[in-house]
Amino acid sequence: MSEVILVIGASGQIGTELVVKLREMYGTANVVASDIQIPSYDVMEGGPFELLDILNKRQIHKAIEKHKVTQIYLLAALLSATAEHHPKAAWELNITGLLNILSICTKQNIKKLFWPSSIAVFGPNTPKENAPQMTIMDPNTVYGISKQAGERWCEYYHRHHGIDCRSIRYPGLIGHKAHPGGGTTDYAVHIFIEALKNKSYNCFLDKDATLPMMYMPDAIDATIKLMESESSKINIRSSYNVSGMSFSPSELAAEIQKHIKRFKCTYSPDSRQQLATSWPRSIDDSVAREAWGWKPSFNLQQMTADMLSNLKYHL
Ligand code: NAD
Ligand code: AKB
Repeated sequence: MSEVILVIGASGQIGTELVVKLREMYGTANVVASDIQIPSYDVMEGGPFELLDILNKRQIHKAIEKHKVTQIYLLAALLSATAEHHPKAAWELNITGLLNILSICTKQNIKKLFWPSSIAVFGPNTPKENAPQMTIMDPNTVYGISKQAGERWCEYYHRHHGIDCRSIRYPGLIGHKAHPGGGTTDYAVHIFIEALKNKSYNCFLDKDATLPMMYMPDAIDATIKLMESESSKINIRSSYNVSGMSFSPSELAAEIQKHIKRFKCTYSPDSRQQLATSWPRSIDDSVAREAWGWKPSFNLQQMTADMLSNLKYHL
């Protein structure tokens, strides 16, 4: 039987790129994109799309029956900065949304689910350098608390209901195809756009706020690799640490200046700096590397050169 994949939250930063990749792999008709917002042209025109609210279980049941869905990628969430401003809405979307899908998986016999966690599951008492797979986790953001609870629910549904839940703790993601959706690491996309348009950028994080980051092609690659791995290799059912690179805003600005000499970056840290301070600076992803062969391809220099050449073309 061929797989039919439903991607929920397909109009966002990750969905915009992931849906295109999944359609290349599984065939356009077999990847149903869905969101409460109209997606990019490529996603909308490239295959089936459903306007669907994850908080409306009836809508989801109907879409699953209509398309005979066998796997779900659940990307809908409120990200860290937005979640701090709307804590109840964030909990509702991030946790009730996940629980809706987990219970639908058991009822409609959907065996495989991808649900992303985040480096935001870590907190102020997590080791700042090379945060291990298993360590102290005391998230103090609404978003981080929801991601930690989500990890526990995924593991629970795997153990008690046999759902093949797979997950990655994505670092901050940088891509040129879609705008980021309200996170603390969004600066690392905005800075490229402003550098090309205005040769200046005022960063909302401190110049030394080093965070784990990843280029979108690596994030898509990690997702596909994890989902394609044999079940016997998946030894973590909460979520895997994966690492790409770590840099601070001033290190990224210096790298951009190598390409755009006149570029100037200034710093006016706002409330998002507090969120960044609570997260680790780097991640130990040795468990994912060993279990299912994860390895990133892009470092800071390669990512910066690729972002600038692609964005120049788009802008
Ligand atoms: P995004 O904000 O860009 O996209 C989320 C999408 O969900 C949006 O298109 C939005 O319209 C949709 N959505 C919102 N409410 C919905 C609802 N009720 N029903 C259906 N769809 C709804 O987010 P993203 O950056 O693409 O992130 C996707 C997932 O990856 C999230 O779980 C996020 O926490 C996680 N993640 C992202 C990053 C990152 O840097 N982008 C890092 C770590 C984890
Ligand atoms: C955010 O900043 O909220 C996201 C994330 C790291 O989860 N990019």
